[in-house]
Amino acid sequence: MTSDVRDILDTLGRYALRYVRPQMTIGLGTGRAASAFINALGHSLLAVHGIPTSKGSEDLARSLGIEVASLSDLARIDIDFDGADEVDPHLNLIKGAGGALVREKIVAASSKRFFVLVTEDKLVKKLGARGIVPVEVVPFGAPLAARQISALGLKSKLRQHEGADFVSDNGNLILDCAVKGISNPARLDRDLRSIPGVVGTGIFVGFATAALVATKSGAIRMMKPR
Ligand code: A5P
Repeated sequence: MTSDVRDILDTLGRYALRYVRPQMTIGLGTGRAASAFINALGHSLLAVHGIPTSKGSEDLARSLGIEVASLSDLARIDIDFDGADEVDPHLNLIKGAGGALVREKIVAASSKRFFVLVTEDKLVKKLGARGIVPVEVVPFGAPLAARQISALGLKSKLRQHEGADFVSDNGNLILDCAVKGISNPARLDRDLRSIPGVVGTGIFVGFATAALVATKSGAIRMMKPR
């Protein structure tokens, strides 16, 4: 990440604090934008509870003194802040480049409001523009899932990390599916989720309340679903 991008994300992270109030329960996303928010939250010293979407975000939050809770302690989240890999004009998303898609979707679904934090290069006219939909599968079911994904007309590749299969925080594998522009994201999500062994997909339809979009010049605008 260049220092310019880091500065923009830091500004975005600090900007998002205006939606946070003391004593709120906050969803803590995963990735660079979400980490910038967690950093800003930690430095704000606001007394909140954080529900992290990954072990990495949990470690970061704890290191900054943010009180971490789980969904069994606090089932309802006031507001969730997370990044995305693609955002369409309806605020449907593709997420999961960092492998945290399943917990991210659970936390987003538990939140009254879900704000997406992105730089403007993540905005797309149609989901799938960047070519990948991640799908989390239980290891035992991965061969079947790959075959059934191929029967849906998509090529998939088992995600690798440092020369080995990438393993999610849930102990599962990720199949990265090649897509070329998704005409019906809700249907593709449903079709993928109907495959035995699939735990979740990176397609988020109807979850986001708003996106805070940072431009290269450092300006931030709010985008609502069209
Ligand atoms: C993590 O699994 C992802 O969903 C991230 O939230 C997404 O990839 C965006 O990450 P960045 O903010 O690092 O681009």
